[in-house]
Amino acid sequence: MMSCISNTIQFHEFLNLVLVVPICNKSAKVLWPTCCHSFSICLINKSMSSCICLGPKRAGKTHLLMALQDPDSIDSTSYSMPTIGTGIYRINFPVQSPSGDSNPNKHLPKSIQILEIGGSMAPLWRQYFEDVKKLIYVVDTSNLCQISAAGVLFYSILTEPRLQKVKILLVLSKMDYSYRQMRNEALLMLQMSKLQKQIRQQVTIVEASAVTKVGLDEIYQWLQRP
Ligand SMILES: Nc1nc2c(ncn2[C@@H]2O[C@H](COP(=O)(O)OP(=O)(O)O)[C@@H](O)[C@H]2O)c(=O)[nH]1
Ligand SMILES: [Mg+2]
Repeated sequence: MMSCISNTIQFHEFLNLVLVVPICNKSAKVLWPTCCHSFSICLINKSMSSCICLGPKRAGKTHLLMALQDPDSIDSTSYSMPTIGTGIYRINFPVQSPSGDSNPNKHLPKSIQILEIGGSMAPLWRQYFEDVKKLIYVVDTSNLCQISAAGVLFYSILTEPRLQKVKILLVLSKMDYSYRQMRNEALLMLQMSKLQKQIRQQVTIVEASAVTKVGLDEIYQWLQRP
């Protein structure tokens, strides 16, 4: 029975037939998945987003993207179903206060589309690496047991030839749930200080929480930058 279930999941993941777009039921604060059984939509997604969001299962990707979309949609009672397949999010940047003609932000984009690729799709992530300009990698800082696995996946991204010029944002998520020491431990376990001297990509590190909204402004700024 178990092998039958796991075969079924792998079959769906492999074919990528299910597109799950989490939507927020505000009253219950549960992010319900809606399934679109369209293979063509998945193909459109692949070509439409130059920014992708990756990370292990339950790292906090969906919560973070929902919070960037609408900060009020997430609070400490929010719960999301695992993303099976991909989810696409259009994020509108907060409007800056107008400051006349010399406003340096006036030529910056007003919104961005981000494609979340579920952690269970890790073996298939590379299918989505074409034409990627920016990559958000989310690591759950409150779960140090997951860090080694997160590190292995992160290294596979850093060594991918098609991602050598990509700008990377490493998000240390769930900071409301973590101690300061855990953030340091996470960076140590990922060997970030050593890595940053060896890799070609520009990696920006942000501490964030979808619940307290810490770090969201920094993420907006990073996303808006060319
Ligand atoms: N305390 C806290 N919990 C979070 C935060 N973000 C996500 N979570 C929890 O982690 C679970 C998994 O998050 P989700 O965004 O679905 O992870 P994903 O699989 O990477 O998309 C959620 O159901 C929340 O309970 C956060 O910023 N703070
Ligand atoms: Mg998700």
